[in-house]
Amino acid sequence: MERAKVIPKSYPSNVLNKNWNQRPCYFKKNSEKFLKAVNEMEVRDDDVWLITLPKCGTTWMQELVWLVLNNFDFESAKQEHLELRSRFLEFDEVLYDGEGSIIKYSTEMKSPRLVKSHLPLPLLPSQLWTKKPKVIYVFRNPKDAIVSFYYHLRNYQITSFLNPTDYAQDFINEDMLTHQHFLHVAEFYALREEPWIYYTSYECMKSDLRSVIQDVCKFLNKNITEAQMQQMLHHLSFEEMKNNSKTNHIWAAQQFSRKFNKEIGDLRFIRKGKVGGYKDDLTAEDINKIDDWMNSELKSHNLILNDLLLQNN
Ligand code: PPS
Repeated sequence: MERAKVIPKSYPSNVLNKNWNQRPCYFKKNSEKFLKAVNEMEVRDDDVWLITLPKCGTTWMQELVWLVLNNFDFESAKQEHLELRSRFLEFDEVLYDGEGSIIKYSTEMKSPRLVKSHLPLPLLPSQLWTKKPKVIYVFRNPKDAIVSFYYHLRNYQITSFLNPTDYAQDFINEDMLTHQHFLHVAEFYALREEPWIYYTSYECMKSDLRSVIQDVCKFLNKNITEAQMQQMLHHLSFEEMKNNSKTNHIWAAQQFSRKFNKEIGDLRFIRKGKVGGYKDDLTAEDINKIDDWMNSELKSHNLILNDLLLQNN
């Protein structure tokens, strides 16, 4: 996807004080109309916004939050694709160069809406910073996210890279040009104590899903019984979600297949689900290169990886 520099549009300068005009910001080329529509879209007080970098556990958290918001209605969840119950804001823009999802959100989606987006903070709707609906952010070790992204692109046949090594190098080069990854998380991490933000990590979900479910319930002011908790733990387990036809982005893959006239075969969106799984795919040399990039980025943002992963307690 060809990217272009864009001017940051809106930000919570009252709680995050920095020179926003100088904040490097990039998005898909020729997306001005879309970005304007996003910036101006109406945010509802009871919206929940799920913001992540790609491949960081979005789908897992999305299913979790949707169920909490919808009174643990597992039957309905099993009947409709997750991406139709909770829309991906950029989907139409990325796929069709259109504003479709925005229009759906602004007019058609019933409350409470659960909105998924990978947009960086300054490109999100300006009303987020005034209405302050609930915002959830999930981070993941970039090494696992990079490998996951490689397999995602292979699945959709939209990468020419034949192995994770080449893809990882390209990812780093691209990131150094467009400064996206750590800046994206740094801003939400800085906001994590705000009462309208819930910040967590894929690693936390893996190590203690029960606590994350409890946290989300508390954050959204919802009660959960022990029986519902047991159902949640079962429904959200890797094996269940891997075999659930409604959580594997099959609808999205069909749209993609139609648009590009490609057969996508047996799409396994939910793939491996491991912490540290990158070790099976990357060489020691790849890992060193990614570590160098990560260390330099972490240093420039004055961050520590384990803090971002909430793995220090
Ligand atoms: S996307 O395309 O950005 O929305 O992808 P995203 O959903 O953020 O990330 C996909 C990865 O999350 C894993 N996943 C899970 N892991 C453990 N348990 C459950 N239930 C679960 N659901 C999704 C999924 O397998 C992808 O990670 P990898 O490493 O590729 O397996």
